[in-house]
Amino acid sequence: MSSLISKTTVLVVDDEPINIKLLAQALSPKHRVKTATNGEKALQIAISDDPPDLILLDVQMPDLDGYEVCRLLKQDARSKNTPVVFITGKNSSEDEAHGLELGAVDYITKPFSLPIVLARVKNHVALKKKNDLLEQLVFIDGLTEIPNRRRFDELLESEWLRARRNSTPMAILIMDIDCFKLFNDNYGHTEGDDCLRATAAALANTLRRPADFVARYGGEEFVAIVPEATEEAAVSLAEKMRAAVESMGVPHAYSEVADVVTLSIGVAGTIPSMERTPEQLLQAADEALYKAKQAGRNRVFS
Ligand code: GH3
Ligand code: MG
Ligand code: MG
Ligand code: MG
Repeated sequence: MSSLISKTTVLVVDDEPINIKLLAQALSPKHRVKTATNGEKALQIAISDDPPDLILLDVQMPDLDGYEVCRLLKQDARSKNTPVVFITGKNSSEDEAHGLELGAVDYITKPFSLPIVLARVKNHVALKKKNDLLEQLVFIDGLTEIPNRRRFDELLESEWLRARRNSTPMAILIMDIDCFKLFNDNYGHTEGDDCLRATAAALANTLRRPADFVARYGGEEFVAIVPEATEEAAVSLAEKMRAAVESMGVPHAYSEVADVVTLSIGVAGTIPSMERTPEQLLQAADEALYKAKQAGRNRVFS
């Protein structure tokens, strides 16, 4: 999402250095340019931590050709939203139709006109930025600025399928702030909102592995997905989260549990199979949360 504020990055993929040089020179005043002379390298850059905002992709290259690269890019969740513009000597209408069917946003034939390439890149990058922004608005919780329930639902489904395919364990956490109604009633809704923001930040800061994920589920409830973790490992992460919230030290003189804001956490883990559903895992975590509340709050149950 850094692309929303910084210079956009264009990845130029072509096996001929002269083409790369020409395009890179033309693009570089307005864009950061990355280059790759083969498909393998292009795929690596596309899913790296610093991915491009647009890919200019040659078709005829040794080993992986551009069509195959495009197909692989569109298959991978990490690169499927990156616009691909073919720039190629293959200029029959069948070729062009094939390229567009593979999911490319545009198809430019060689010899190309540099001003037209630049204008098309500009338009596609503008559209990509708009899409990124919309995605943010759809998947980020407005109050806490962490992912929202919609994003959680989507990720739970995909992590479930991935874990099932790989026969790896996964776990989820459901967290609920203790006595939060009393907090709101006594300190006011604005303070309540501040507390939710601080809690979200504390939870997000506790995550250590890139795949771990936390979202606001709604109200004063949060959820986390911990891929490739046993229930036992997830309980230990949950304990860190519980401790992180307690040690924020947000005063809550009206809590029945402590003199600061605390939360209770329910944990459930499984190795996903055809016989079970993500909803059942969610329900198991919810039942554990209920037990944590019953047992006195400010604790983790599984
Ligand atoms: P428990 O320990 O059993 O979880 O008790 P609780 O008071 O936390 O639970 P309850 O469900 O009774 O109250 C949740 C409260 O959370 C109700 C509402 O005032 C507050 N709340 C929910 N969403 C928001 C929000 O967006 N902002 C603020 N300030 N408060 C919220
Ligand atoms: Mg070529
Ligand atoms: Mg609640
Ligand atoms: Mg609560």
